[in-house]
Amino acid sequence: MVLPWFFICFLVKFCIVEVIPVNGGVQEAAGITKEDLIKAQEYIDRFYNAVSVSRRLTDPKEEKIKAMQTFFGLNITGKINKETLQVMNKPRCGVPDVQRFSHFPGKPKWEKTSLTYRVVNYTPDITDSEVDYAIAQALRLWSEVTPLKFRQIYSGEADIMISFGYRDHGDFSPFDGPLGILAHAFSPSNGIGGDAHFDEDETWTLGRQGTNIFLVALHELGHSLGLEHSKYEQAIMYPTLLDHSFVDPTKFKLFKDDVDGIQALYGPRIPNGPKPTIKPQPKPPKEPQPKPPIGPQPKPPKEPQPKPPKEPQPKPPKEPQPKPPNEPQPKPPKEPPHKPPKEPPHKPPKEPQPKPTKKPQPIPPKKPEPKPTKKPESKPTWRPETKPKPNPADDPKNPTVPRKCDRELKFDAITSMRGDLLFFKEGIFWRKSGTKNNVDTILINATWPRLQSIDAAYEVPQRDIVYLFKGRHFWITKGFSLVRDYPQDISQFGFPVSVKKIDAALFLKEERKAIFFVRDKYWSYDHVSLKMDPKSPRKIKKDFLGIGKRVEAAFQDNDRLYFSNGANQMEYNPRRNHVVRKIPNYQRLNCK
Ligand code: 0D3
Ligand code: ZN
Ligand code: CA
Ligand code: ZN
Repeated sequence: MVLPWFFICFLVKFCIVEVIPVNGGVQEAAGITKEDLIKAQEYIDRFYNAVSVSRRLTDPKEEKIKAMQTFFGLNITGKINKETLQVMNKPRCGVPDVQRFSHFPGKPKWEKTSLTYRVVNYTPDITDSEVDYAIAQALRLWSEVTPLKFRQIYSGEADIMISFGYRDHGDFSPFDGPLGILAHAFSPSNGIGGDAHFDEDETWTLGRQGTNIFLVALHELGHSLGLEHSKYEQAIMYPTLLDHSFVDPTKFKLFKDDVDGIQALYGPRIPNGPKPTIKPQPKPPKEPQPKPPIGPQPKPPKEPQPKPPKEPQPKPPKEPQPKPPNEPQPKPPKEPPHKPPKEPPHKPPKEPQPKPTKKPQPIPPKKPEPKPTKKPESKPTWRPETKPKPNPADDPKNPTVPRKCDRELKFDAITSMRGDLLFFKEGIFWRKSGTKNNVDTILINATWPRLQSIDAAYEVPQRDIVYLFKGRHFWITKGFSLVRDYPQDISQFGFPVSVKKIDAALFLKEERKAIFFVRDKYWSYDHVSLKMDPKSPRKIKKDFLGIGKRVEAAFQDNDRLYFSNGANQMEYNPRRNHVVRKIPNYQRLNCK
């Protein structure tokens, strides 16, 4: 299938006629560096030289810039501005070249042989280590025929930043949904140069089904190193992925044209020189859990990497389309499910004294990232200020009490309550104070005697109540006092009998909607109209981009949504519809 942007590239290419000397004259706007201008000049000269300009009337450069801006639908200023530069820095895409190997105009290449790369986020389709493995194998092939060495880093800016995203993912080259364009990459340069983006709408695999990540990585990393497309169908740099014969990286051999192309830039591997840094990897991850593919002097992640999640752990940044269900409802809050709970007698809670309303829980500090990011292992800098006070349930010898600092810690449910966060697991919950940052361990049935464990929970802060769900039942609690007349049946919300339990729930405070996660779907219940949204249920994967297919626990905190599945939770920006980062669950409980 030919895609819009494919088409644009073709047109741009079509405009090239000759290359004229680069020498000043590009019209600039504020905030643009000299370097930007030189690049822009090259771009205009390269692609817009053939634009027929009325040379005598106006500055020809300005007209060329205008032509370019018109073509890309930008503001037509005739000057180089940020927007224009961004388009000029678009990634390479499937332009069929009629040459053997080819390079980018100007033959950009890395001026050093030791390069770093970082996988900024991962796809939920395969495990993180499978992604790392495929990338490492692809780099190994390029490094075996050149003097190049690669080292994976896990934070900060790498020469080659690798990420998954879909549709609009922040570089003005939106992806196109399933199939079509599979990925793209920028030619060597600083900043976004060298970066490779993979379309999260593909189904990434290590095999022949779906889209093979290794083959695409090999191609994209060829772009990242300075290769353009080749005319040979056998070449990995051919514009289209045709051959899935060699999906096993250990059997893959680069075609001569690919080798010639890369060696024309970097030369061959120096005989008896250092071995490729990226060594042939152990094995595709499967049984042996492969560690990050690094060569000789790779430096491992700062601390022992908490094992990669077993289940596909989602994350990638996503895009603008199907929004989570929330039409802003400007109305005042109303009651929850049809039978409004009566106000409970304000009797003191059983044991933990709920505190008066607190201010919202601060979200853990985040390093500003220019791009969607998944931090594989970030330590919170938020630390308990005070020691959690001892609690009967804290007894580490009690095997029935889940261990809060278990690296594989999963939650059954999470909710806010009066400014604190409650993390439920089996028979207990941990209450993390929103003000003091300490964590108490509390038995569920000591607090709500009729409850042993719960599946899901959410708070309606406007009404100071929390809904608790177990199987098809739900309760309402005000502070730690259960409201009378509960449990009731979740058919109150409009769930059909086929729904046996709620996996997770959260409440969108602004929209006043409860979102229920049930298997791979979510349901949206409007607390204003007291109705289930007619579009419910919808696929989680479709609307909450990058959080994965299932959710085990979820909550809203400070305008961010958190989705826990397995040992991690995804911090999600609902306005931009993408995952911001991944947080190991145990870190939530102030465990180091
Ligand atoms: C792409 O998406 C290339 C990536 C690519 C090309 C060849 C080998 C691996 C990766 C963008 S730089 N090409 C599209 C493609 O192959 C046209 N789509 C799937 C298909 O048509 N078979
Ligand atoms: Zn390509
Ligand atoms: Ca695609
Ligand atoms: Zn991109």
